[in-house]
Amino acid sequence: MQERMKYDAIIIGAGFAGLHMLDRLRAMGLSAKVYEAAPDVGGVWFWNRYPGARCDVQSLQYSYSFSSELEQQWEWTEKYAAQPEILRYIQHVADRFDLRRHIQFNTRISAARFDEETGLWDVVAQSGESAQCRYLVMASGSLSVPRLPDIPGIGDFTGKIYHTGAWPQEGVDFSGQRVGVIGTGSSGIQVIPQVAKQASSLVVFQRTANFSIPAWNGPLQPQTQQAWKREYASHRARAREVGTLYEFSDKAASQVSAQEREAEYQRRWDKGGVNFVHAFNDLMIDKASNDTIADFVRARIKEIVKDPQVAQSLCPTDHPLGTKRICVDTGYYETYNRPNVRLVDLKKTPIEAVTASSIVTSQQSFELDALVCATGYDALTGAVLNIDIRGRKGQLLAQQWADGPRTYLGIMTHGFPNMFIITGAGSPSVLVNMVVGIEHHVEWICDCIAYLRDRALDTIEAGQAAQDKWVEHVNQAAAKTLFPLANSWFLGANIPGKPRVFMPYVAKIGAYRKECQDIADKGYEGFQISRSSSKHNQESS
Ligand code: NA7
Repeated sequence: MQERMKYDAIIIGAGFAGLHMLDRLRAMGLSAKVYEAAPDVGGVWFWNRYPGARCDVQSLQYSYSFSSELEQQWEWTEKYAAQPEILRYIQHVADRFDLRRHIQFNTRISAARFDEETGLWDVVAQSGESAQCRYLVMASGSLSVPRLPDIPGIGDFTGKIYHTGAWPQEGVDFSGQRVGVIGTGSSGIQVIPQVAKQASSLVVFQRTANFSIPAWNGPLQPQTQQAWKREYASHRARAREVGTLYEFSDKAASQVSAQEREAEYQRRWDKGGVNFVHAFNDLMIDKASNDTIADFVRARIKEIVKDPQVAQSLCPTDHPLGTKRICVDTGYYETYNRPNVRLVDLKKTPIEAVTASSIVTSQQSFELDALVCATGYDALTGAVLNIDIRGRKGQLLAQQWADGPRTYLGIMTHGFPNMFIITGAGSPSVLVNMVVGIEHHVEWICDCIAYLRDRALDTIEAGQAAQDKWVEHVNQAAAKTLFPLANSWFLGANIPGKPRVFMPYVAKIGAYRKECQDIADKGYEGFQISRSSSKHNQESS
């Protein structure tokens, strides 16, 4: 029988997180193996190949900071990079740092079991292949499990069905086709203008209108890129505190005149991007202030969209601006002025069924050749819980998290020793620039592993009491904001039956980074650390 491979660390996922984790662990002299379900590196940037897919963080900021040669030498072509360019960048990183030889592609991990006797994890792939490791790192992504809508009859549709998060590698040509798009989140808002240009007709099925801000994307001017690169060190230092370098305001919308507010919203609208939502410092905590910025956007929608009824349907009214992830677009609202585009407001005329060739609403039937589902993800916990993970005493992670994810710092969970989660629930994760969040977690995990190795300690896990306190702390942080007012995927509200818990930690990454560092400095306060050989078990207090 073939001997099972044994590694110091196994990393699940070869996106931004997995690649960086691999590089750092290898630099520490650890043996590490990455398992990746896709045939290549990239994570979400491998799968999200739909036309219009691009990052809403500027290219110069949505990139690794760990190598100054890399950041100086890589040339971005656009202010906001499109998916092919980001994927090329990730592939370049894999090649440049010679990472591929430690990655096994086309391998989906289905189970991981902690063996209390050996203190090791047994990791099993769908193929049945298995390996052992001391440290298990979940780099499996926060938005990596696509969700198709469960509409009656959808399985009967004989045309093609695409999900934006699992787009065919060979691309799709919609020329001459009657296309339907379900979903108007960030992905829908990006794909709709592109499909509209190709398809003979496009019907957008909108359940909830979202706020979208123009990107004003364009080529990145060489002078702009050079100037930024000259200051990279200070920009990166600032990013470690704030995530993305927006213009954060120290004024409250409630304390300035209506004219000043309007002028500031207009100035930021004209600059474009997520920077818009940072116009005042009370927008995410004061509903009346938020109404002022939401009104501004609704007025812009009504200016852009010629048909007043369509404009009205496109105006979000059910959630404060920013409490669902703000969208950034290129010509989204303008698309509804095209003669081949039709908006169906599902709040007025809900979908009743899908047939072999159409979507049927309460009012009309729409014949379609293809259906694009931009219907989102089982966010934050989906990829972790898709794996049958069993910790101490065989306990199943899915059961432990039945009422919502429970972590300490968003990195570890009680009962699952040596299992680290990168940008997990309970950390700022999707609320900050993902690459900045990833780099922080990778550094913290490496420091933690070095601490254990230096002291010949074998396992670390979240202590129950510290974890309970952290979960409470994360809930309280969210409760002070307007975030819980939206039925968003931050809360798991897009998945029927998923517990409603606000999963990301609403804190500036700098403040969170300090909390993590303080805990490490106090000998990993709140964690249980043990040396299995001597059966020594200490709980740091
Ligand atoms: P999102 O933001 O979860 O958006 C999904 C969209 O799909 C949203 O408009 C949903 O409406 C809609 N949806 C989902 N299920 C249905 C059904 N059954 N019927 C009609 N409409 C439906 O996913 P995205 O991919 O756009 O963006 C995810 C993140 O990826 C994004 O924030 C970036 O960070 C990157 P709902 O609002 O639930 O009524």
